[in-house]
Amino acid sequence: MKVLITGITGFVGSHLAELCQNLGDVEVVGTYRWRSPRNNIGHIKDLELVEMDILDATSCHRALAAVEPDWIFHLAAQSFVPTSWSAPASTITTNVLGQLNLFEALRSLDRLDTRFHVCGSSEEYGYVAREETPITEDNALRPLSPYGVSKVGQDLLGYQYFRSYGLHAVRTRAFNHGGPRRGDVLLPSDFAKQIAEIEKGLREPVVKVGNLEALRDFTDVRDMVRAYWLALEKGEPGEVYNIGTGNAPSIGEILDRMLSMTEASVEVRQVPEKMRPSDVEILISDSSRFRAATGWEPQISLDQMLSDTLEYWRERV
Ligand code: A2R
Repeated sequence: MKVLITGITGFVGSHLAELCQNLGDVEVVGTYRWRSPRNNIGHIKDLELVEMDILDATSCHRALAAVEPDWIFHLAAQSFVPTSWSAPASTITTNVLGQLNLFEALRSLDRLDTRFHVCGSSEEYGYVAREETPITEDNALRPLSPYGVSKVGQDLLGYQYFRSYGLHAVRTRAFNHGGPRRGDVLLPSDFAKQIAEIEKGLREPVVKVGNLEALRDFTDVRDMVRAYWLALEKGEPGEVYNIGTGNAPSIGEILDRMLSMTEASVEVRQVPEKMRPSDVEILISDSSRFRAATGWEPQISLDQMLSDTLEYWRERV
């Protein structure tokens, strides 16, 4: 079986590529752009790559015609919420139009039976009152960032192409996920890198933080990519699934757990540059629909994810 992973050079794509290869009997092809950094995938052997820019319809058509994948995990995106405020148009264009280009390429190639993973996000829910948690797939979508809006667009395009053309699209809404290779601008990597730098004497012993009150449902990326695989293997076409642990510690608790993993004594300082214009207060998943459909359960604990992330940054700073 042949699997195409768009955005394979990113954080999630590299973990998904490893999972696919470990399953055996799966030929993995990944997409890249000429400037894409290869450091996340450099260690993965026998990886076939195809150049593709999702903003270019010709490029999408050409790549899909050449690869002829059975399954597509569409991970390529402008994935960073804060950048969606400073570059809203390119976020919407990359995420929504990019996926549309892939859908249209599949249509014109008459390959609508290709299994297509639409990679949504809990950011689609945005504003959620406490009494509306845990969040099920039936919660209202009230995104609070252009990124959240772009993911609603991808999600609903997946639904529409399933209804209108019978595309085998399976939609997921992943709650927060972290682990090794997550960029340092995102939690918990941001904390991990700062702690690792403090341990090496590379910065003053101050961890700079934003909103510590927000409650977040963190899954290890290795559990998340297993979920994505199961979504295409066992999920219903057209259906949408939340993926998360169902636990939501505060960001402050996550920081405390990480600080308990270091000998360094540090001051925690809240700084305005790490606050967001509008932050989602609570994201906690009800992923029972997904668990019932696929049998998925997270296997890696929060502490394991945090300590692996810290180790990753200790090796790199
Ligand atoms: O920017 P690059 O060349 O390093 O490639 C990134 C790719 N990408 C694109 N690929 C083709 N055409 C584009 N116009 C384009 N724009 C971005 O998407 C990179 O390989 C990938 C994004 O990787 P990360 O930023 O590390 O995202 P992550 O955390 O792996 O997220 C995967 C999915 C996304 O749909 C997120 O929105 C969702 O999970 O949370």
